[in-house]
Amino acid sequence: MLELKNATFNKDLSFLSFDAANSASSTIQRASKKFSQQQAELSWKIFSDLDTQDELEMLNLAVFMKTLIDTVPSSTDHIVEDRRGSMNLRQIGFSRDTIVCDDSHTVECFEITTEHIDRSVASAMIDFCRRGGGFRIEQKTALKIINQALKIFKSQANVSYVTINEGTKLTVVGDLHGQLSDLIYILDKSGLPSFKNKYIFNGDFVDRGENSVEVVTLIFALLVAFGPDVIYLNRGNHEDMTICRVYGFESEVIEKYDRTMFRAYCEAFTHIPLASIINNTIFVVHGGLFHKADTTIEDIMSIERTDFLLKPVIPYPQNCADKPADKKRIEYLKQLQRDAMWSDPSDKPGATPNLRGAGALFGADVASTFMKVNGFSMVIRSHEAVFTGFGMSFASYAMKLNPSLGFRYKKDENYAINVTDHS
Ligand SMILES: [Mn+2]
Repeated sequence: MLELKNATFNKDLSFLSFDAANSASSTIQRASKKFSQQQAELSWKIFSDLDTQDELEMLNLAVFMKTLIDTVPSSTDHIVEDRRGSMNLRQIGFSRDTIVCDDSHTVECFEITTEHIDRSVASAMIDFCRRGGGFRIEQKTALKIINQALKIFKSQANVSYVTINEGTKLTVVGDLHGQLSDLIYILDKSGLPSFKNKYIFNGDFVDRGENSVEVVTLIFALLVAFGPDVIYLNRGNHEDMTICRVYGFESEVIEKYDRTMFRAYCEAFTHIPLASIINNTIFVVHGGLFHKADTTIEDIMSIERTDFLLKPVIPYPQNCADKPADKKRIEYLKQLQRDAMWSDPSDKPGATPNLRGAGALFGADVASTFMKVNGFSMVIRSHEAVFTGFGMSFASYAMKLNPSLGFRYKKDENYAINVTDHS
């Protein structure tokens, strides 16, 4: 406005008016853009807050349903996981068959007919999944992939050590939540996995989206095909039977396969590792850090991760004030796992109750202590949608601890951060 006013007093009106108007127009555009950006960020914050509230309500519902199911066993609860993955698999190679499913719709299915799942099978599976809707991974194939992935998970520690050397790329992928097209996009963009092109899938593969079955089965297949030194998985809070029951994965699996398959996926989920450490420098976890700021990697390593409980009636340490030391230790370790899968960062210092109903809200001081105690310079976590794809919390603390990180981080759409060693 000021520039327009000045322009009217100038002799060369036409020229300056143009400039002034142009400048004013730019100012208005900039202001408008800034306003739109602020509006978008505000809308995003409202969305995130609603999402947190939704998670709390869903968590309470999930805990209620779990209590109900535990108290009143259903006729299907005696079914133990079906190990049909090792049954008669015909032919050699992989094939695409057209089958008629129960609902009488013709659906093209992807089938693996060899016992060994290698990179050519994984590539064919990626190509098959690229087509979008109207397809299915054949049930026996999915079960075979689950069983082979489960075998790998059972051999893994709670925390995986990832090494990247010069020329190695590592892509950290956040919550996919059943969005198959995003997974395909990331694989296309970052390239087929290899020892020079590693991936960490940082939890929340399932729920919300329509293709949770395909997303999680493809990620499991990548792990089997390329191995646990190339593909790393960390467990998210949605890789849990109780949560999957209320957020959609259970109904998707039952619609596409059956209840036994749901149990097979959930059994595999309970064995997924909890965190990764890149070059002894960067800690990667789905949720975040811990009620106890000076938690050590040794503590995380000693969690019995398959004993995970969604939510204690009263959080540790109040729930075991008068219990013997070994019981206190068990409760403490269970809380560590809940924190790893559920926590969020906060502007408030210290560790406070999380509005989601599980995990902690941890402040910059907690992050600083944790990194100092364990010798890390950064923590990468997922679990929250970030407006700009990825965000830096408490960045100054990370930089203070190690001003020359030796790594570069590149934004790549909404889900992935590429980490490349430039040291
Ligand atoms: Mn999550």
